[in-house]
Amino acid sequence: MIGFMSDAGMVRPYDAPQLLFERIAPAKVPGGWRVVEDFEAPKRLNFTFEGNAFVRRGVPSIHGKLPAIGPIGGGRFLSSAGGARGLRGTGEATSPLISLPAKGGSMHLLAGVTGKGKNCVLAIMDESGTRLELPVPRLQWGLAPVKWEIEPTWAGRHVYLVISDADPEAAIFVDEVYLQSAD
Ligand SMILES: [Ca+2]
Repeated sequence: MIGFMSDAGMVRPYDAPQLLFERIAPAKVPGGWRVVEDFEAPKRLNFTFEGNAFVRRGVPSIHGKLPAIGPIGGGRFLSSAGGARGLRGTGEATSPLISLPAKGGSMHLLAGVTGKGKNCVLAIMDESGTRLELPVPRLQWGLAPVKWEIEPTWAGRHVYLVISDADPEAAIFVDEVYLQSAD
């Protein structure tokens, strides 16, 4: 089971978070979509890491002394508050090269930024270092779907997904990175 916060109140207005529980189940991947990374494997991720924000593997919804984070897909996700420093940690996680569909399509993922700072960034980066920043929902300890329509200039290219936290008062979360081909 995992838990995440709800503002629900029953008998009287409730001003503290309550826990909702859901059974952990594998995320449902739509037919024809390719899973790039779901962060479920308990072993070290095949990412490049810098700094102290990320532990080297996916973390569960409840970790450290932080509030429960969710909803996520399955039981683990990538958190820049996953290290011992929590929100104060900073660093960067870079995926292995990802082959984008030759005919275009879209990338789907769950992402969220929590906290006061503005220096948490999710970006696509090509092999020459050119970055395209993706908008990330600002949610308190939450994630929401993000969709990137792959423009023709990016179709068929090899790119990195870069998850960057340069902010000691914020954190970025990512999970369930999928690719949908246009063909
Ligand atoms: Ca996951």
